[in-house]
Amino acid sequence: MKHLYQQFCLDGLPIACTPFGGGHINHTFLVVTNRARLYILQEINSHVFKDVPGLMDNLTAVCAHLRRKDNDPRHSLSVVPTLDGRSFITGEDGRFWRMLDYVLDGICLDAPESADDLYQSGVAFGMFQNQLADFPAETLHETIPHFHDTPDRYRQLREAICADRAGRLHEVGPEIDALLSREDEAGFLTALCQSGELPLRVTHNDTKLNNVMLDAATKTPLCVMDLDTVMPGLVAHDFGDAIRFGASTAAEDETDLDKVSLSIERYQAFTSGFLTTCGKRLTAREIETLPWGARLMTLENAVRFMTDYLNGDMYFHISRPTHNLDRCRTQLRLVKDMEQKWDEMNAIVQEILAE
Ligand code: GN1
Ligand code: MG
Repeated sequence: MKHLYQQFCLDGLPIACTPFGGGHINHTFLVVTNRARLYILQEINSHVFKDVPGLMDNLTAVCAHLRRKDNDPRHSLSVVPTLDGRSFITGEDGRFWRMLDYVLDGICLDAPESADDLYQSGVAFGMFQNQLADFPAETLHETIPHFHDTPDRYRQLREAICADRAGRLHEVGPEIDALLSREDEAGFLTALCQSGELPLRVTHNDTKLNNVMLDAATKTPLCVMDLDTVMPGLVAHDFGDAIRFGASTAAEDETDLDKVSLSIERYQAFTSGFLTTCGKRLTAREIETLPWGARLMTLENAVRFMTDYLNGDMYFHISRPTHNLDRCRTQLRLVKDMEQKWDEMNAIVQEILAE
């Protein structure tokens, strides 16, 4: 990989490059130089992101905006330029690579260690929302069109069912029934957006707990990472994706479904951190519909994992043949638990508002 990192303006000569992190889309490596500088090298998945120059334009513009709001180098990401001043390189094989500064003494959690971790991630995504409130949204490229268009995700599921490309449809009857029986509610938020009842804002769109960098010593937020999907979107989706991932009592790919449920304590903690930080910016309708974001983002991911399973695992990285099916099942279990806890989820939002 030497020919790759030689093309970036690094401090020192690279002496090690090792796989890093567990994203489902890009490939990530940690690069160390002989001057003890650390960098993150990433191959951008161009199968998923069709417009890499557009994506990198978004990333550099958003990072510059965040840096203007807070110039502490640990509080936003920074793209390391290539020797000829570009933000990424195209390898001879047509693959795309970028380099980022490594954020020192930061940690990312794949699972929360306490409810406070959820509170802190709520603060991080609330701050992100605040800092980007005056970002010119119309200048952003739509890196993945219809990304959180849940009805469109259902359309893709139906296509996958018809095609049955991997010959797996016969195995997944109960899951397909559970997904299709919830299709009517899939358009709840997108319809409110189309009718103008919910505003489009600059949103992150992939608010998993492990996309928040915390200070290793204090466990308070440093910055938000994985900015590839920053686009105009709905706040409820950012709220909801964070709940789906961080407030679940089990990992996204847990195979023992009895371990999967919504932790009300973590839900409460994230909601509190998020609303305390950005609640004043949101409309009453946005706040009231936040729980729908949790329910629909979980359902949407169930649909996406099933679609990918039926298509033969073309999109998400997998490490076992049933990985996408296992992920779909946890999401379905979580949706069902949210349905059971629906009144409580709504009441918590109102209680936090009243505080
Ligand atoms: C992907 O890249 P990563 O692992 O943070 C996906 C998200 C899904 C998530 C499910 C660009 O996120 O939308 O919710 O996996 N990102 C993209 O874990 O599709
Ligand atoms: Mg990520």
